[in-house]
Amino acid sequence: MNLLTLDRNRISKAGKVCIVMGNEAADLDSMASSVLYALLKSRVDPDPSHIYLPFAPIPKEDFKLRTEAVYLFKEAGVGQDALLFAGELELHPLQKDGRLSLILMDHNKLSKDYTAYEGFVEEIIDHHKDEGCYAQAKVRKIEPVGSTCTLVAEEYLRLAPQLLSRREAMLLLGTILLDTVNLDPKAGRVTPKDTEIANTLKPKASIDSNTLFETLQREKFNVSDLTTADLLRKDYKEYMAGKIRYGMSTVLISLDTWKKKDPLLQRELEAYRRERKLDLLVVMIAYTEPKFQRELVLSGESETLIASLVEYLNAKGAQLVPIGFPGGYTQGNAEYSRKKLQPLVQEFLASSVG
Ligand SMILES: [Mn+2]
Repeated sequence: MNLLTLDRNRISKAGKVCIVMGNEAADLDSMASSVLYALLKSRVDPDPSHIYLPFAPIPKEDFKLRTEAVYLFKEAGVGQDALLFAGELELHPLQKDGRLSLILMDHNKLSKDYTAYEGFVEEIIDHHKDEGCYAQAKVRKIEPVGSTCTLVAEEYLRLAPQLLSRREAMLLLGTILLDTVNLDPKAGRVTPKDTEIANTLKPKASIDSNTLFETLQREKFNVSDLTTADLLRKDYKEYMAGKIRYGMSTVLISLDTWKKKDPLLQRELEAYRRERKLDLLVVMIAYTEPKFQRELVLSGESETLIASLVEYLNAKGAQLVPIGFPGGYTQGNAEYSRKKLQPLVQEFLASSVG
């Protein structure tokens, strides 16, 4: 797979530049479907002046946070430079000289940063609910299957089955397996089309599909290559309660493991909080070895605020017990996920502002 390296010279000479755009979440499905659909289109388009560029609308440094994508792309021989990231290519000049075309992958409505280009959407390949946008799009392949890669594979097998390499088949198959929880009907994600397409891909990928699924599942949670700041921003949201700005991160390794991995953890937490000008950073820790357990780390300027927040959460049944780390607690009530904890934190902070 070598067609897709970004060649600015080719872009400036191209008659039409088709941006094959994945969604804002830039998950594996979004990125893999963009890369492979761009590849397929570039192979079947009879006009050599048309170029197809897969695009992930996230900063390039965030790619490494999608550890399952990092793993599978590497296995498939797709370099990071096969994808364009946010800020790497200006769309406006292409629009101005009439050479821009957009293909939406794994979403069917442009995210707010790109709404200026809604008149240029020519194709949509997606598995989310159809929001009925862009009537001008010539291709609208929007079906409620488990993975956009199922739809891309279907097109690939229809238009150019002989061109689908082993590694490309593996990239499609791995993504479909991860999205459908290994085609397991009990998970409620798989459709007959996903199963049919995956079964066609299996011999072409020539890899044991159970092993591939298990490896991907493991790589998704393999954070060994990530720094503390990476771990914090991997699953991070910011909120306001009156004038109080706070952030919540979910991290999937135990505090104990994390401390060993980063001896400067406390300092790094503070640096992350200061950098984002947060009054409070709430880190929710969840891990399963040996059994499911939650921990909470609170980092903030005001110790009084933290102490009264802990008191408040305990009154609501969180069962927080201090552990040997500043602001660290075991959380006895494992049912308090971010979905449940965040509204309580919000309520407390909003009332404490007055
Ligand atoms: Mn998807």
